[in-house]
Amino acid sequence: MPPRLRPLVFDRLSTAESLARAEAFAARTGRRRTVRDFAPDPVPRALIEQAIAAAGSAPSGANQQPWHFVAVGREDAELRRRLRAAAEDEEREFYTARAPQAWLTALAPLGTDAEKPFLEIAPWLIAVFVQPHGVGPGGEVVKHYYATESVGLATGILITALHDAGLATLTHTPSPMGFLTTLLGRPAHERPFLLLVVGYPAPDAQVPDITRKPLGEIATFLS
Ligand code: IYR
Repeated sequence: MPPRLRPLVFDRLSTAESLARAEAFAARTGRRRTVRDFAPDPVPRALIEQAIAAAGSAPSGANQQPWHFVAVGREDAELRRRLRAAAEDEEREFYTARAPQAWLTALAPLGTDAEKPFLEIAPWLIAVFVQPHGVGPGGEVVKHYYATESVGLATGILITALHDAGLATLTHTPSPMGFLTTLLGRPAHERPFLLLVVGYPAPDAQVPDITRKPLGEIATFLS
């Protein structure tokens, strides 16, 4: 089948404006911190919807958009309690038995542990699912290309969009996280990818005193 094409809509900026925007964007995104102490303050659903819509604009392998986002508010307190209990069960196992010492040593500067109260406190959780394959009209398996990479890209946009909207996030990876499939009722062809905790930081929130690698260390320019 020949591709169906249409004219590109593209706003070409002046170099000066591009630079100003690039600088402002780097400064604003650079202020993002992973937060672990959340306030119970509510966040309107519309903010979450817009951020997920932005995430859904990510590039994906063969434009297969192999993602699904489950936004969990706080109305169903029992669901939140179960999600927390399941995550903490896995995490206790991780911190006390499963994690190799080297992993625990790498995590030590972050001060994380198996207690995950934010899973009940934060106004929203967004469970991100990856679809390694889709299901065709006749129930057949349709392979998705670069599914994990694509969902990683979408998640990056999601986090950036939420930060840009003035919200704090935590990329939480309870491991293993199969409980998300069951508790959130997702189909068997989807795999949990990440649990994003979203809200406002608690007034007394603290973050690890860590630094980011400088540009010269993360980039090489060959000219
Ligand atoms: N999943 C655990 C452990 C953990 C792992 C990494 I890699 C982190 O950057 C942070 C935590 C937890 O959520 O505590």
